[in-house]
Amino acid sequence: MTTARSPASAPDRRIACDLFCAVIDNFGDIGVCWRLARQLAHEHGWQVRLFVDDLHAFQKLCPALDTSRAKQSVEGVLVEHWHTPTHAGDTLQIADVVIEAFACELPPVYVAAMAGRARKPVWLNLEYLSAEDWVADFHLRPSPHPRYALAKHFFFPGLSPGTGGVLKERTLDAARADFERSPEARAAWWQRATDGPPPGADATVISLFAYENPAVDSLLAQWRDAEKPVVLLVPEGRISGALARFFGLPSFGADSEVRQATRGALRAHALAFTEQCGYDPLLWACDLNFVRGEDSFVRAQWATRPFVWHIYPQADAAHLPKLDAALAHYGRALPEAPRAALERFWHAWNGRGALDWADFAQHLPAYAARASTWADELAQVGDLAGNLAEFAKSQLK
Ligand code: TRH
Repeated sequence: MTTARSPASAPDRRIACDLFCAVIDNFGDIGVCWRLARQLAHEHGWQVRLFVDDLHAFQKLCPALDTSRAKQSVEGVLVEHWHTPTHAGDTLQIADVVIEAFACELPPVYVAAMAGRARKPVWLNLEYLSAEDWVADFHLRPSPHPRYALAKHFFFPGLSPGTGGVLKERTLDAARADFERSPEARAAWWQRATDGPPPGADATVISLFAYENPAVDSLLAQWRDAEKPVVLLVPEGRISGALARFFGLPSFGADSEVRQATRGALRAHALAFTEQCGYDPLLWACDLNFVRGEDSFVRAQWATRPFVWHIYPQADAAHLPKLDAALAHYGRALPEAPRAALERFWHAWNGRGALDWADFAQHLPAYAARASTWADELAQVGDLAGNLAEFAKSQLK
């Protein structure tokens, strides 16, 4: 018997791709690039070379990476330390597809070599995700180079048709379904993460991944005084100090002496920051996820659970229209009362208004139902890596 493979899933073996990533801060830049690089290599059969300027940030997501090596192969991706802005690889080889992530500047010598290549590469600038309406108008627009006969296309991730969509691995839904239907997998996850069994069904289980946030003290106090037990899972990071203060501890991280603390109805666990593929099961283990930035925001949507977004703050509050644009998409199918409560809560978590947990929590069943329909809607936009590969191939013809 032969196995038929549809053209859509046939790997494009000969496509070489260089992906350049400058880490601005935190983990989102490399988080998105690492996920995209693996998907292009594993799902599309591309030969991917990933240039990254900060191997230490990368290693947090990928512990197999050796930060002392200039060049190494990890999970089928060739990783090069982009050690100076002018560094353009051990050998100057121009790929078929060149992706500069988040407007990082390509080495000038590399751009000159792109222009000199007989067959011009497909040059893409992968932008940050925004749910705003204008994104669809700008997605895939070309921008001619001022000096060379080269055009760069802007590739815009987004949440609506006509945009580049967001990253989603082909195996993701099946992995989540396996986790959800296996009590053993769930129990093993809780044992590894918290040294204990899963909590009872009466508890609301919440993950908390966020930037420093003045609203967190009030939220912790409301969880402490809540009617139902709250079990909080906190990956070590920028919010951990607030937890330590709340519980009167010197620290609240994976290596702290105390990794579990209780006050009133609230029980919190300090978790280690896991490698990137370990983050999804944390989302699946929870009833509600607090996420931030870009990549965790996307993963929360594929987890099909209610979530609260701490958007990456920008100067002049430029992030607030982006927050509202995401709310408009996600909230549009909700009845008015839960929709308004969602907006109030997301706004308050992002510095506008006072947080009211009870007001939000009463609608959790409505948000859980919406989370599933929203994931279906989002899937219609198509996976970003697939959309990108399709566009690149159309240009390479
Ligand atoms: O870390 P972030 O805040 O990243 C960014 C950057 O700040 C970037 O400059 C900014 O422009 C962008 O946000 C919008 O949040 P994000 O995007 O969610 O990235 C976090 C990554 O960390 C994501 O890939 C998931 C991963 N992660 C783990 O691998 N293990 C963990 O334990 C946790 C909690 C997260």
